[in-house]
Amino acid sequence: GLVASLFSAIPAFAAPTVVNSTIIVPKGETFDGKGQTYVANPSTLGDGSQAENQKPVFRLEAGATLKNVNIGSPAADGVHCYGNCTISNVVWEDVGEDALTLKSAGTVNITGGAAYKAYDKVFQINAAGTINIKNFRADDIGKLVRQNGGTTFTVNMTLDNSNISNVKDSIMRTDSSTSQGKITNTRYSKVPTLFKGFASGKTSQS
Ligand code: ADA
Ligand code: CA
Ligand code: CA
Ligand code: CA
Repeated sequence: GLVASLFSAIPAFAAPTVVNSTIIVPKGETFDGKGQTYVANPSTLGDGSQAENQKPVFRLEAGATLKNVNIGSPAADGVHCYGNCTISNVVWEDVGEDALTLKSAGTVNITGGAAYKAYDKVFQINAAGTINIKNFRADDIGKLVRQNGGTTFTVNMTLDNSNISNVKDSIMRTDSSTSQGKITNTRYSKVPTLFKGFASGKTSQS
């Protein structure tokens, strides 16, 4: 009838999925969220405040891929990568404590997607490796990439073809004299500093 045909003409609105315990993406596997929104249960994972030791919404084992996922609020401690991981079209609508952490050595490739409302850090790097970010949007953040404060391992950071706005601190920050940062083909608005803490000759921008 009329009502049924009106409803069928409107795309289905899926309510956010409340994640009560961390979703684990096993080694080498892909989790495709197909655009669904996931939020943390604040009493089991964390409320997305600046309190440390919140749990991630997603945990990616080495070689795992996360794609087409919206992470809503609260986002707790976002995504943890244990080794290489691929992040494709993942949107953090309101970053929690931080958006993604590299927990053990590896390469993180982030393509597409966005991160909004990060009080402090978006990408937190706690192990040696590489983070490549391309076709990304970030707005209203503290820092885009932060190597864990005081650490001296080497991190290679790249940012390409992205749009970054309303940054409080910097785009890339390290305390390691061997880490490198490279930014290409990226637009900025209200970004006070591109690079902080890098040794001379370790950054480039074009
Ligand atoms: C802070 C804290 C680190 C670590 C990090 C994170 O930088 O000092 O020990 O917890 O946050 O991974 O969120
Ligand atoms: Ca933190
Ligand atoms: Ca936030
Ligand atoms: Ca964190």
